Amino acid sequence: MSDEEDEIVLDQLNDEDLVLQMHDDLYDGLKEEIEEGVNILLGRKWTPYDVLTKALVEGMRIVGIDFRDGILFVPEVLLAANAMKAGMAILKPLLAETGAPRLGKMVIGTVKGDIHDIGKNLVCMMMEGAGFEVVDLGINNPVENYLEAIDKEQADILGMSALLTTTMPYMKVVIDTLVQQGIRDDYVILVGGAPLNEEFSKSIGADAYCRDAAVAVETAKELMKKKHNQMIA
Ligand code: B1M
Repeated sequence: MSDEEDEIVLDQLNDEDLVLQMHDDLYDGLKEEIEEGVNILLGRKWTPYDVLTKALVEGMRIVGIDFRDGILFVPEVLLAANAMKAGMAILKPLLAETGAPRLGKMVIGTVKGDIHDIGKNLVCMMMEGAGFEVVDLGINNPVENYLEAIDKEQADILGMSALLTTTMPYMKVVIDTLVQQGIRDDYVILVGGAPLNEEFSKSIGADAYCRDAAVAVETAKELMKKKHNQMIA
């Protein structure tokens, strides 16, 4: 068979095969194919949220397994991350397009020593989509960045992300600093990232651990409602 005959035409695949192909393309770091796949699914009336979770996040989960098992290495994972970000860039305005009333303001960043930002970016997108104002501090944030931003932005919520077991303890450094300065209770503090769990979140004094971006939105809504009720009580 010639190469031409071998070539896969994404648009000709049914939804299920297209999603599987997108997992492969993400694995191979094929940015343009991911962009094309995202646009095809949207054209087939998939919701942006389904495209995000079923095609992109699931694809990255598979990448994560082979990274852990030493089958993929940093350069390949970086390519996959770039492809994922390209897909997310198409979805971002669609997820933010709800016209919901502003529910509160969140400052969020990945902690010092950690450069993982895909999950955090996803949380930003979903929070914006749900009606929160989001100030994204990016990656590798020392405590000073958080302190400056929550004050300057008059934030309601402080969000922190960490993907490494070596960087997650830094969240406690940030919370302890807020406690020392007597401002801890002025903010709802949400934490997330693959190595965290509920117990860790409690042990460092955060208000809640968010397993994923959807949980972050629900938790933020719930805790903002509580905060509001306390203020008017
Ligand atoms: Co990294 N890496 N990485 N990596 N990387 C992990 C985290 C790892 C688990 C891989 C593995 O071994 N299986 C492992 C950590 C092991 C550990 O600590 N126990 C690891 C390692 C070891 C490393 C390096 C040390 C590798 C090296 O250099 N030898 C290095 C560290 C660099 C550093 O930060 N200093 C490194 C580098 C990289 C890349 C640069 C190549 C790339 C990052 C690119 C980028 O982010 N721009 C990368 C990637 C992509 C990963 C994996 C494969 C995927 C992470 C991801 O994007 N997941 C990851 C494997 C894994 O997690 N299984 C891995 C998809 C994303 C949607 O999920 O980030 O979990 P996640 O976010 C979710 C939730 O956790 C939650 O909501 C998100 C959306 O649903 N959430 C929040 C996250 N943050 C939140 C904040 C909130 C709320 C919810 O606040 C309110």
